[in-house]
Amino acid sequence: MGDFRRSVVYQIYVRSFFDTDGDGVGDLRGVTAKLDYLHELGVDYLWLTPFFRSPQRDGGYDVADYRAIDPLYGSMDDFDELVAEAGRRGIGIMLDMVFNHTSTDHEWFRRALAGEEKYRDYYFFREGKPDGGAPTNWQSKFGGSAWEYVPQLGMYYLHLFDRTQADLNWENPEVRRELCDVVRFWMGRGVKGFRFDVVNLISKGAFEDDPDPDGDGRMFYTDGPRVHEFLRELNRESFGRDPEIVTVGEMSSTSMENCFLYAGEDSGELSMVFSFHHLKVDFVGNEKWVIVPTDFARLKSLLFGWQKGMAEHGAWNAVFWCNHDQPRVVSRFGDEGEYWRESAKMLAAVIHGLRGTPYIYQGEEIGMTNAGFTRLDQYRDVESLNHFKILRDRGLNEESVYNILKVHSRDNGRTPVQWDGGKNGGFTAGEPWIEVNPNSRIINAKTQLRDSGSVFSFYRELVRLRKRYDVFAYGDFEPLTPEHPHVIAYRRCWNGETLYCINNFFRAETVWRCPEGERLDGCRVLLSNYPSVQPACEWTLRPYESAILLKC
Ligand code: TEU
Repeated sequence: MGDFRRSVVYQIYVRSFFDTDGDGVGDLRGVTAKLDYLHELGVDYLWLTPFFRSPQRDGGYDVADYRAIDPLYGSMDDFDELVAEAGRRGIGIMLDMVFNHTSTDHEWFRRALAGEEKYRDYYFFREGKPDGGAPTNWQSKFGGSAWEYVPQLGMYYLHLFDRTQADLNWENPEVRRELCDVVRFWMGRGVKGFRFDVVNLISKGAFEDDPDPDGDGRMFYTDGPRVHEFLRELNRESFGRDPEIVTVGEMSSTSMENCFLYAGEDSGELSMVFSFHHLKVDFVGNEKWVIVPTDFARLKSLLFGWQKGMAEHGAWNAVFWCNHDQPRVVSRFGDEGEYWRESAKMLAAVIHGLRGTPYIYQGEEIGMTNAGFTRLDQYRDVESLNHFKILRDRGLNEESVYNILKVHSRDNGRTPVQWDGGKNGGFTAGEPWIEVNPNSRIINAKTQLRDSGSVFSFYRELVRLRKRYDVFAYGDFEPLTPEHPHVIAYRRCWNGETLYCINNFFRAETVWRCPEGERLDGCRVLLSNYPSVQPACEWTLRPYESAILLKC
């Protein structure tokens, strides 16, 4: 803990982490039970996805009470114990604040529906168009209209996500006060950080039709007119009162210019941001329900562009490949087969060498792969289930839809953590809420912990290196060979330390020539994914070969 630039955050999707009571769902005690494992990995913070009272329509991102723990995950005592036990190991707990919307089961929404004026103004209730249609043509991110009609009120309410996730009206100062109180409540229980869900969508702007025929309305509410003002207020009135608190905002379709403010050193908003542009390189525009090859040139230019831009403005990135909304990176950009191990390590090195705070998503550190589901009844995610129907309605045949879900479904990242090679991968003694990947017999934490060549050992080493060499935290960022068709290479410098991170992103061998003026001789190999590495100015990199070099 401490300086977030030196820290590594580990994300826990509690539902799928470790189940201690045999109900097939991971729980808070499950997190406590695995603290020694996390300590061994060396991470500083645990970001826990929402475990608050919720009908679980969207895996807990539909919160019905921000101050209560859903019995599915345990009790407040379990939570207090987790905070204390993590603290004893120097690990801080970060909570996930879903403040753009609440569940329609939340008391505020229920009272709004019951006709209480005060609470109606907590949300966006609007009259329909003269023809009775929705107030605007905005689309929900989970498919369909972003407006739901409430017959008893004769009005629509806004939901940018599922129709059970009603958007909160941040224009209302009462709402903002309530949310600050929630943050302070958890600070009082020893929490050390917060992740704010889709926090760049909180200021809605004008309710007008999107003029773009392919538009979904995001131009009106993404990085909206008052978002910076709202964030500064939240900072001032809650977490900013404790300088130790670390914050990260999840930014949906944001712009870099806005991130200079969200995560600027002195802008009084957040410590850092997640942006997702580099994870849309296998989409067509914003459309993810397609199968297209990864645009490597674009991936690299986005990563490099954000690294340079944020560094120049003294703003801070969260750097990551994986979370509970993304497919597994080794399946996505690496290799599930022969080079599974090499590619998982290479992908890790690319991220951990960058300027920013690295996030490891549960199971990434053991190279977990996509779910491999082939039937609809294996899926659980509301977005995937909605899109199954939407894509079928668009005329795609079943097989094509299954192929798309197999690549892009959020459930790919939500199968249970594979702890050992036994039943259910050691996740639960009961019936898991979502199927465990059958490759848990081969890919699991238990075997990797005792293998110095494992993916786990590689991640542990990356975390250690960050603590040992300041260049990881404080170094500048300089792209190398940006035009190379197969290699991601960059250099970082700080206080007499020079770090090179050189990675073959592909399965085929490739030749990499060191740019003029760079000298690799005299460099030490800090870490690599092949047993013997020979840095050279004309270097033939083996499949997925990766090396981190240091000169000091
Ligand atoms: O996600 C926000 C978000 O926009 C996505 O990553 C979304 O899942 C993706 O665009 C769908 O294609 C956050 C949470 O991480 C996600 O789990 C929630 O479902 C969502 O907000 C709503 O709270």
